[in-house]
Amino acid sequence: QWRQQWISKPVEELWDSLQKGKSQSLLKKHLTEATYKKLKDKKTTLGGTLAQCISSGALHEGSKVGIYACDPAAYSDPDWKELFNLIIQDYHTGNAAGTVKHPQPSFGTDAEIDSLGDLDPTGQFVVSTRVRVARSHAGMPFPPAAKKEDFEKMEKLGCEGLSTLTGELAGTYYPLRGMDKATQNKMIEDHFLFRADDSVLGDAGGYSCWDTGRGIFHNKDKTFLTWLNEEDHFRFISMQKGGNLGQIYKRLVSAIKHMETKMKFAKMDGLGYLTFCPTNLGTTLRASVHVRVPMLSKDPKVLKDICAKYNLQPRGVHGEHSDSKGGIYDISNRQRLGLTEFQAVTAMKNGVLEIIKEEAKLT
Ligand code: ADP
Ligand code: CIR
Repeated sequence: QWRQQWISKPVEELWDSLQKGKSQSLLKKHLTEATYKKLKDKKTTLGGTLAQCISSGALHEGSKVGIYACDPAAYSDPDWKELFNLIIQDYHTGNAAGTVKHPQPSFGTDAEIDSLGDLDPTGQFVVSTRVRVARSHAGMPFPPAAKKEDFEKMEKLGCEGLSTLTGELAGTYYPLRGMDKATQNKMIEDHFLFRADDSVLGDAGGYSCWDTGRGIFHNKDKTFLTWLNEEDHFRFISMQKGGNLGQIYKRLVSAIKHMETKMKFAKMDGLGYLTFCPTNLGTTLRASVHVRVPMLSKDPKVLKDICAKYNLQPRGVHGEHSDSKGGIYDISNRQRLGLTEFQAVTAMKNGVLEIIKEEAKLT
């Protein structure tokens, strides 16, 4: 049934669940009855609905944010943006009345990018490094509001753009449909491919018409990859073994700059690049290492404290909501909005250098 277009539960039912449940999400906090009544029967200029935006948050009491944008217009249409802005400010600044404005994109000069260097030249701590950004097609709906034809159109546009990449970035597109399970599982195990088993994303309509338009593009060495129509229209990814952040980030920046000449991405003054989940707005950038810290991980509180101090987010080795294995953690920048791309990567670099220093002291 996943191949069908996803249809949310009726908005009244979702609203009732949200009221009756114990959710502590930003959605519950900011969706007042007045706003609910104003939006419940309206559509955005791209055709999205309130039910699509709140479905996941209403069905998952544990959601912290609880809202997804049905389409890019939800961030800009007059009646909708008020609700989204409260949640965006609250999430990104800790204050719903906050006024953080996202700067213009800035990836750093060539010299700055080179100066990022290698986080762990000895290779003792950093297993691998990955930097990703998300992009959305301007004017196209996000998964809950997209139709089969939209996914097909986005896949075609994406593949046309990706096929013009040259040199190290040149690669091949592999549609998910028709890819055998063993190949999929191997690519997931090796951290290259997305999985489709997140019920939070599923209940947001993220798997609508699955696996239409979904797939992965990658170069020969799998150091540059692009996910098509997973959570976002695009996830551009640069990754490799070891800690050479400068090289990895440089590769990603050249891919982004090339793709920007081929298509128009959804972007707004003050919010940066627009994404399905408001937590990714702004730079949309997550720079991470898989770092081996057996000593620090004996007392998870120490690691947690360093992460808090440097504004880093620890995840397990198989991504968000997975567990750490063998003392290896996924450590990344937490902040995506209100800073430049170069600042976001640098924040990860500084925090990870500190983690390595502390681990080395204990080793
Ligand atoms: P994102 O939000 O960046 O897409 P997820 O937490 O969903 O991240 O992880 C996606 C995949 O990327 C997972 O398989 C995860 O293990 C992998 N991954 C993340 N960071 C690294 C890294 N530094 N090295 C290798 N794989 C990584
Ligand atoms: C929540 O509200 O907690 C979930 N919808 C997830 C928020 C984090 N975003 C994400 O994984 N893309």
